[in-house]
Amino acid sequence: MEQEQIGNQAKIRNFVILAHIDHGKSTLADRFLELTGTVDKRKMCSQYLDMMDLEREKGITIKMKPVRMRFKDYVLNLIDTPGHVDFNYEVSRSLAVVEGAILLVDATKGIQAQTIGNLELAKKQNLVIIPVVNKIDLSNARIGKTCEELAQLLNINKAEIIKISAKYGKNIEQVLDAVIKKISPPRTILGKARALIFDSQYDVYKGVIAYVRVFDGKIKKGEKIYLIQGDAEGEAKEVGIFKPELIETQELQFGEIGYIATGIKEPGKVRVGDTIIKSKISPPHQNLVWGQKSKIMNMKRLKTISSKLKRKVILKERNWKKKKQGYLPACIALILLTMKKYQFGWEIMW
Ligand SMILES: Nc1nc2c(ncn2[C@@H]2O[C@H](COP(=O)(O)OP(=O)(O)OP(=O)(O)O)[C@@H](O)[C@H]2O)c(=O)[nH]1
Ligand SMILES: [Mg+2]
Repeated sequence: MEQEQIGNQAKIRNFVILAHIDHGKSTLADRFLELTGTVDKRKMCSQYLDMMDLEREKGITIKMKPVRMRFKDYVLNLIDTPGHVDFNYEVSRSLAVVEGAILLVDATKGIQAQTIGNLELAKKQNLVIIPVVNKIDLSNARIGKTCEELAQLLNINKAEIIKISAKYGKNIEQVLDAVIKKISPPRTILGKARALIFDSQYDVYKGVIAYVRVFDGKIKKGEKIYLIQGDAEGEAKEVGIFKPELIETQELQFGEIGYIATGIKEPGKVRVGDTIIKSKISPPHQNLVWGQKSKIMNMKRLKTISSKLKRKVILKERNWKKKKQGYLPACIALILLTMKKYQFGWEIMW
C-alpha cells in the first residue's frame, strides 16, 4: 500500500492534455512519465498510457487515462485524452475534474478542428490553458506561423507559447514548470466528503471501481459510502491512486484524483457524473453538478431563496385580497356619487 499522504493541497495540480488527433498528447505524456520517474525505464514504451490492445494496434488513444506523478515536491494528476472527435465524451468528462489544460498543437499541421473544439470545452469549464507547440524537430514544422495562429486564437503574447519536441524530449520541463506556476491548486467548498465519478471499471471481487475526483472532505478505506443518483449504498473497500496502474492508499483527500472500489456489484448503480458522499442524509444538498465544478450549486441556499420567494408571493396575495375587500365598497360609493352628481337614474333608484 502506498504511504503517500498529501496534507498540503496547495501542492496539487490537476490537468489534462488536449489536442487534435495525432498532435502528440500521449508522446508528451510519455516524456512526463520519464521525467518524473513515474514509470520504470525498463517498462517504458511509446504511448505508454495507451494500454488497450485496440489503442496499441491502431496507434490512437480511445480512453482517457489518469496518472499521478511527483515533480519538484508537487503532486501532478495528469489525464491524457483522445484527440479523435468520436471520443469527445471522454474529453468532456476529464475536463470536469481538473483545473487546467495543456493545449498542444502540431507545428506541421497548425490549428485543426479538435484544437478549437476542445479549447471551447475547456473554456466552458474555466480551465487555465497552457499553450504548447509540438514537433518542432520536424523539417516541415511551421513554428512561427503556428505560434502566431495560436497566440491569435488565445489572445495572448507569442512569447507565452512553449515550443517542444515531445518525441525527443526538448523543453518538457518548461511545460511542467508552467503547469505548477499557472494552474491553480484545488479548493474545497464544503467540509463534508464529496467525490465526482468521471469513469469506472468492473472488478469481480471489489465491485465497480469508480474513478473519482474528491472535491470536499476525505474518503477512507472501509468507510460507508452513498451514491446520490444511483441511490445505492456501498463501502469503500479500497481507495487509491493511478500510477497509472491502481495503487492502494489509506484515503483520498479533497483535490485528489483516484479510485474507490465501491463493493457495488450492479454497474448500473455507479454512474459517471454521480456524486459519492458518506451518508444518505439530505442528498440533494450535496450533489455535485456535472460539468460545473466551478459553480457547484449550493442547494441549501437555493432552497432558502425559493422559500423566501414563496413567502413574498403569499404576502403579496394576502395584501391583494385585503385591498380587494376595500376596493369594492369604494368603487360602489364612487359610482353612486357620480350618478347623484349627474342626476343619472337617480329618480329610478329612489
Ligand atoms: N517528429 C515528431 N513526432 C512526434 C512528436 N510528438 C509525437 N510524434 C509522433 O506523432 C504521432 C502521434 O503521436 P501520439 O502521441 O500518439 O498523438 P496523440 O495526440 O496522443 O494521438 P491521439 O491520442 O490518437 O489523438 C506518433 O507517431 C508520434 O511518434 C514530436 O515531437 N516529433
Ligand atoms: Mg494519444
